[in-house]
Amino acid sequence: MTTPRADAVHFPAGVEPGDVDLLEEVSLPAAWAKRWAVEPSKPTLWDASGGWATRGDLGRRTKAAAGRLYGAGLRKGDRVILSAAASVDLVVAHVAALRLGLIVVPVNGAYQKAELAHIVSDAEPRAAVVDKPEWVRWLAELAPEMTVVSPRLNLDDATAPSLDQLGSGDPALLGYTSGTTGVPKGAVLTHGNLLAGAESVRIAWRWEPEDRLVLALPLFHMHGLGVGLHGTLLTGASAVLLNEFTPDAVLDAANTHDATQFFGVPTMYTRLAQSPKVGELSRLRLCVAGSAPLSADLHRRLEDAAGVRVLERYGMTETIMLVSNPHDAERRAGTVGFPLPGVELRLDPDNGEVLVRGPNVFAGYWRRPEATEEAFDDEGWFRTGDLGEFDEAGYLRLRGRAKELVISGGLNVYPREVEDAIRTHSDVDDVAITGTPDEEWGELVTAWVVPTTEKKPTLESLRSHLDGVCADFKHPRLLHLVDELPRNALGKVQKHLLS
Ligand code: MLC
Ligand code: AMP
Repeated sequence: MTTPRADAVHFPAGVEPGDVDLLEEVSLPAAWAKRWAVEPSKPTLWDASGGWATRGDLGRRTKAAAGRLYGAGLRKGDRVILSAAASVDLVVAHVAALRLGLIVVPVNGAYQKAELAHIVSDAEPRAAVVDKPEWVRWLAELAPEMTVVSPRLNLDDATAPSLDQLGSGDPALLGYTSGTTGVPKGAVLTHGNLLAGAESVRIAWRWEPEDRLVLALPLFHMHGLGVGLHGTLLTGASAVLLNEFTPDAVLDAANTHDATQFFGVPTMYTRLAQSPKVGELSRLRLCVAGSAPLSADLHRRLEDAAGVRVLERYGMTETIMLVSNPHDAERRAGTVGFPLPGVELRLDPDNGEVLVRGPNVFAGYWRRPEATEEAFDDEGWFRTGDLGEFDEAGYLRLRGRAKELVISGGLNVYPREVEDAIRTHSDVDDVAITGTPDEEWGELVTAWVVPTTEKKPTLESLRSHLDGVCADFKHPRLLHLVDELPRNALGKVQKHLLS
């Protein structure tokens, strides 16, 4: 007898995992174009400014938008930055870029000029779709030759000679992340990676064309983009786009639009649990949490208050979705579940680091062969930098990280970047950044500072020192002044001793 695959729990009864080819449709643009050719009047994406866009609208509008991008001189393999509030226009621009074979570079709109400058010099984008006036100014200074447009793509009309001609191995997206160490690097995700990433959760979460997602996550990270948006369009389902999160906005949208699903980071669930209307979550058939740990306590509180058993899953920019609690079996609080369809997972016997392989795993870091080589072992397993263990029923529990990372409200903060910026403050002699556990934010960015002998810095002065240098969410929320930082014999700060 052969051992069942670890991902078998995610397949519907009667489906043999070995018979499923996640890459059958080759690329997302090809699969989407097929969906849009049938039932063109089906409402697909809603936003506050334009109401519902149908499948037919998306087919037409993305074709026209791809033509405009082509007319502006953009060709297969060119990079295009996308950074704007969630809207149907932004989705049209994103899909058009993918249909044309451009490589989309999603960027967090909270980034400051220095953070954007790094991405511009590293990715060398030829165009940017942005909605913030200061970004238009910064980009003109950073790369005067770049085509910079709003999500409405105010360019001349033109026709692209061909669309959706992509192989699974063609690059589709550069997701900037610091990985386990160092400066932000672009994880190259191929069309096959994006397809496998969306197809695996479509199967596992029993996503159906009748489903309707309330999507209040930004479209510049994997959670909102690679899971929420791509999964909706691949399934032929629909989504309500909200460009900011409040419990009322989510619950009202669920009500008004008869939604069936909500995906969010734990901070969103903490705020929902505090809302007097939390019981209304029970109208949804599926609530998914991820991007940071969902506490077992919050999981239980949501069940008590709304009868909802939140389904927690685990993912990464480099791998899209990796592991998920099962849809049809127990969703176990405090665990992330089992490898998703197509994902192979094992733990490094030395330290318990989670190692993965699969069609969802990225092709490597953009123009950084050494970082790529370090990220994979000899047999092609990708080192996630997360530490895990299996419980007695085989559920994966994440018990920490081998990489230095603070996750605040589902957003990653790399201590090294903030430390380097704070070290240039005149009252700071030395600094270490850690995360302090917090019920609402998961972790609070915390600075441990050795002041200079002359003056002691305040939290406000550290934060204003970072203004314009790094995004607000990376600024410390707590400050501890200390006489020295605990260092080991090699001079490395022993962060576990800071608490
Ligand atoms: C906003 N602020 C944050 C913050 N978000 N500070 C720390 N951490 C954050 N995540 C700042 C604001 O700039 C503001 O600063 C202050 O906090 C108060 O803002 P708020 O109004 O309370 O916050 P809000 O706008 O409601 O944002 C909270 C949030 C948002 C949780 C809705 O952070 C969010 O959308 N998070 C989701 C991020 C995400 O998509 N992650 C997925 C990554 S993909 P000031 O100074 O003005 O007071 C990934 C892979 C995977 O990880 O597995 O999914
Ligand atoms: P990013 O690099 O932004 O894609 O963030 C990915 C990281 O988020 C992972 O490596 C994990 O450390 C963390 N993460 C994502 N989902 C979860 C989860 N459900 N529980 C704990 N950590 C998570």
